[in-house]
Amino acid sequence: TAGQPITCKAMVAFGVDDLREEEILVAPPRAGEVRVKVICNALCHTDIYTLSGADPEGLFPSILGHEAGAVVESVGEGVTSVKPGDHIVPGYTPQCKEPECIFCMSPKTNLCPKIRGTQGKGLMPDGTSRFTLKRDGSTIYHFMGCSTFAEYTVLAEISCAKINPEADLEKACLFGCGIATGLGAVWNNTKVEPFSSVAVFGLGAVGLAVIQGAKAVGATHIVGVDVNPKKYEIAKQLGATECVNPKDFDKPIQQVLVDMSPTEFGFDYTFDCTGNTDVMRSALEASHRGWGCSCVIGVAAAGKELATRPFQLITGRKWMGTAFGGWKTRDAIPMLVERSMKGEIALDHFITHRFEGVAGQKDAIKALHDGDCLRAIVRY
Ligand code: NAD
Ligand code: AHE
Ligand code: ZN
Repeated sequence: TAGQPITCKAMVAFGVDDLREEEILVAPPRAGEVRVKVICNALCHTDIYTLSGADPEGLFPSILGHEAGAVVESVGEGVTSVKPGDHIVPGYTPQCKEPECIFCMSPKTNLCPKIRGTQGKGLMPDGTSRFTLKRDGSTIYHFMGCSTFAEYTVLAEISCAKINPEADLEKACLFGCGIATGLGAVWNNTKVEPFSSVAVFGLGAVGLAVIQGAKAVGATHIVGVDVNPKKYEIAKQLGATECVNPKDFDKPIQQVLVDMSPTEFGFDYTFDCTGNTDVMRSALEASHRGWGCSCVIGVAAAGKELATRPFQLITGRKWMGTAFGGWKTRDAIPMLVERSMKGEIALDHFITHRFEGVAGQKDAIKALHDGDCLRAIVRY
C-alpha cells in the first residue's frame, strides 16, 4: 500500500451534529509525514464540542478524533523516528525537538508551535489535506493534527509518540488526551504538594484523572464537584474524600466550598474540567486566599469569556490553564505508557464502553452524552 492512496472507512463530520460513515481516500504521506492504521479511538469531550459547532476553529467537512492508538503503515521522505509497524499514539500538541524551537527547548511549556498554524486550518504542514471523499473527490479537513475517526490517517512525524509495542493500544490511547491531561495538570502545571486540599469541578475522565493524580502525590482533602451524582462513586474510589452537587445548595458553590475547606479560606488547588466559564469562575473563587491556584482545563465555547473581581487575584489567587497537562508529547506519552504497564498508573476504570467499527463513534457519542460514560473505546 505504501505510496498509493488507501480507500477506507471514516466518520465524516459534514456540519453541526452531522456525522456520517463514508468511504474516503487517504493519500500517501508526504515529506515529514506518517500514514497510520488507527486501531482504536477513545472519545474525548472535545470531539463532541467541535461537532456541536462550539469550537471557533471548527471546520466542516472534517474527520474528528484525537485520542487514539495506531500502527505505522508507511512513512514519507525524511522520516527517521518511526518506521512501518511501530505503535504510536498521535499527539495534538507536537514536539519538534529542534534546537531552534524556543518552546521545545524550554522546560516551562509543551506548546511547540511548529505546525499549529496549518493544524488550526485543518491542513497538513504543507497547507494541503490528505483526505478526499471517495464518492465525489471533494476535500475533507483534518482535525487537531490527528483525525482518528478514520481507519487510516496521516500525521506529522513530530506528532507521533512511539510507544512500547507490547502495550495494549486500547489503554495506551487514553494517554493521547484526557488522562494525560488530568495527571499533567496536577503534576506538571500546578505541582500539587502532599497534604494539599484540592477541589475538582467536572468528574469526567479528565476530572477523575486529576483526582487520581492528586491522590498519588498525597493530597489529603479532595472534593469532587459535579451536577451528575452518578460520577461520585468512582470519584471516591479514586481518592475523592467528598463529592458535592452544586444543585443541592441555594448559595454559590464557591461559597459552599470555601466553608467546607479545611482552613475555611478555600482550597489550595482547584481545577475546572467542565469547559463552563461560570464554573471556571467558581473554581477560581473557591481557591485559597493568599496562595490558591486554579487551573482551567475545560475548553469553552466560542464567544465565552472569563470574569471575576480582580480583588480575587489581588488577594493572592492565581489563575492558570493547561494544554495536554504540560506534557511534551513525544517524550512523555511513551513514559506514561511504561508507567501504566508497570501498574503505577491504573487505567482500566476509565474504559466504561466499547464499540466496534468506525460507525461505533455514534454510539460512543451517545454514551458520553448520556452521562455514565468516561471513555468509550471504538475498535476499528
Ligand atoms: P466529560 O463530558 O466526560 O466530563 C465533563 C463533566 O463535567 C461531566 O461529568 C459533567 O456532568 C460535568 N459538568 C458539566 N457541567 C457542570 C457544572 N456546571 N458543574 C459541575 N460539573 C459539571 O468531559 P471530559 O472528556 O472529561 O473533558 C472535560 C473537559 O476538558 C472538556 O471541556 C474537554 O473539552 C476538556 N479537555 C481539555 C484538555 C486540555 O488540554 N486543556 C484536554 C482534554 C479535555
Ligand atoms: N480550538 C479551540 C480551543 C480548543 C482547545 O483549547 N484545545 C485544547 C485541547 S482540548 C483536548 O481535548 C488545547 O490544548 N489547545 C491548545 C491548542 O494549541 O489548540 C479554540 O478556542 O479556538
Ligand atoms: Zn481531548
